[in-house]
Amino acid sequence: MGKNIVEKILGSHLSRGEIKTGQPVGLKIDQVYTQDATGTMTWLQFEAMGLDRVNVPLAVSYVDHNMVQSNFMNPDDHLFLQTVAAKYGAYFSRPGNGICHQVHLEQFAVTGKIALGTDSHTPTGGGIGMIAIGVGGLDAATVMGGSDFELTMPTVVKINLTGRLDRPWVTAMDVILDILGRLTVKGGVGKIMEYGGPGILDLNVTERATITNMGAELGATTSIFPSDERTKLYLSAIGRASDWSELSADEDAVYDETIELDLGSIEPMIARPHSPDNTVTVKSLSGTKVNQVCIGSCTNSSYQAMKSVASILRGNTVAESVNLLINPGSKQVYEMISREGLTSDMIAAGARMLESSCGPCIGMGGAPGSGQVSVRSFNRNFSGRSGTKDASVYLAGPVSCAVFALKGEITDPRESGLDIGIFEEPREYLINRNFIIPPKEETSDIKVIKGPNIKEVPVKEMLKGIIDAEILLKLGDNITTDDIMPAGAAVLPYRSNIPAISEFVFTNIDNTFSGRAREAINKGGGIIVGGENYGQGSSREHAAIAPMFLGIQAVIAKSFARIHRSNLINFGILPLQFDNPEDYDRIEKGVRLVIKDLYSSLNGGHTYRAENTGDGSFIIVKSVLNEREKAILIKGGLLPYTKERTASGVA
Ligand code: MIC
Ligand code: SF4
Repeated sequence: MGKNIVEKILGSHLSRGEIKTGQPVGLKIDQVYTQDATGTMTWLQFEAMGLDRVNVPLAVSYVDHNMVQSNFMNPDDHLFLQTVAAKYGAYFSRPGNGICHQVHLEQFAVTGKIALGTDSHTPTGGGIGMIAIGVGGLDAATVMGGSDFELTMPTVVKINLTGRLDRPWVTAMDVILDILGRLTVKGGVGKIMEYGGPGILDLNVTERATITNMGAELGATTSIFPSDERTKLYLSAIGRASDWSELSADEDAVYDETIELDLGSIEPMIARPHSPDNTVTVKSLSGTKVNQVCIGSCTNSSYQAMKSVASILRGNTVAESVNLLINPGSKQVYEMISREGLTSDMIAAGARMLESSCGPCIGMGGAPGSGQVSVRSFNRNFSGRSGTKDASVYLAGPVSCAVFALKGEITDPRESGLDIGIFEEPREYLINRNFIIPPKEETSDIKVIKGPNIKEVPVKEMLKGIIDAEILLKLGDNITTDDIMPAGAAVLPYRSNIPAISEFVFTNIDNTFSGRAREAINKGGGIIVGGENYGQGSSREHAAIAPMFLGIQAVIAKSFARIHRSNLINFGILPLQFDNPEDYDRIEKGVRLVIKDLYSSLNGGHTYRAENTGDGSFIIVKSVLNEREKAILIKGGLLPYTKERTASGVA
């Protein structure tokens, strides 16, 4: 039987298990990368393992999120990340070099390899034919320590592309927004999206990367494209021809599901507040007034996207009512467009040029005003993420965004009357690696420098036999990690300091939460109740560590998002599911639940009786855990589990 691309790559990296849906497989990992907002914890955890050097072929530490240096905290983190990378044998991408995913695609992604990144948009590398998966920091740290990565084998979905995009106004962003509208933010959970079909030839590597990047919004484990002539062209143009190899699915490859998509049918699309799957055509919102437009981020900052945007802005002026902010995703792209005078076109039109970093995407500056409408070529528009609670954030392609900035309102770009340039894909990119510091060979004299805001990672005690705790919060479906652990310029600087950041848990939903949780610590701790797809969005493990620090023992939900579920387990919080989803309606905030015989339920029947101490009624909850996950939970988390195994010499 023929193989699909996913089976080919995973098969060549298999260390244990068998590639069978739903089964745990062990994988040898080629590359691991971290970014600063999740990376400080990752590297502290790596340090705690007591090893001398990273034990993976390639490790890179990026700095791209916490770039607003309003006090010592962020720059101290940068220095820690630089010195820790030097000490333990990782590359360091200096602040200003760009957003990890974009830089990784340009500098390090290799067809056929497997990369893990401590950020949910790591699948950007799928554009080059690499399996690239977003994980929590502790998972990354243990892999850097030499462990294999364990993955529960997802199903593989083929997205068969036919036809051609209606260029130049319809872009790859419109393709993924269209897919999100069809499949929703939970449509990819437990799945890998493999693209194929004749339509892929219409997309270059950076366009493919836009699509795989935003596959994260589907909840997919990752997304991947084949590697073909277009991949070869990109890798040669970027000076890395030797990193190319051909990769395609066999003719008779089998998929769990196939979705057909005619690129010719795609129109300019836009996601309305407050979810990336809340999509409609741009045309249907024509005339909606816009106050802010942001172009860039890890989703849409390729050289070509920026060049198209510059061609629309050239000779025009941004509408009076609009603020236009542009953050090119990498220094390489920034330098290239600057040398060609395209930045000048943007500035002349009135764009506010930002540095190459995440910026407004994560609320690091560039927040919209009260009640304002912001349209962004980014990937997430969750409520409050922009830094302004009552802002209405929309997501659209970069060329549509440029049109809205000039018109002051949402306008179908095809009917805007504006000009747009049509360009060939570059045959040669500007190559300048001067902001990447390679690993050092001699490291004994290197001192890791930790500023006063960098605190040790808290560790939970072993699992107790009973949970007797209060439901502190009951939430609906699709709760994001931005809801659990908000980002933004005020909170992100505390990413290296769990006691301080835990004050912010759930503040956007209920600002009494952390106080109530603290009070509950001595009374058995707390439980959180959620609906479907609990913990969707980012990989930030702070959304698990901080609740753990606040005494949360379990989350009971209808279903969980993949990365967050792993993070809960890694920090010793039990992810439990309703045996009967209708029981969700039978329990309320304030109720005290007692769950006895945890060990026997965990190891035995996987169902647990959760008794309401108020009226004696009970519900049945269950755990869906493999053997390794159970062992991790019993130890109180992955760090104590790994330390014990390292001490006893088990890899
Ligand atoms: C995001 O886009 O939400 C982030 C910020 O990049 C996160 C990582 C983080 O919270 O540090 C992600 O996508 O994983
Ligand atoms: Fe940065 Fe936004 Fe991309 Fe996350 S989604 S890595 S915050 S640019």
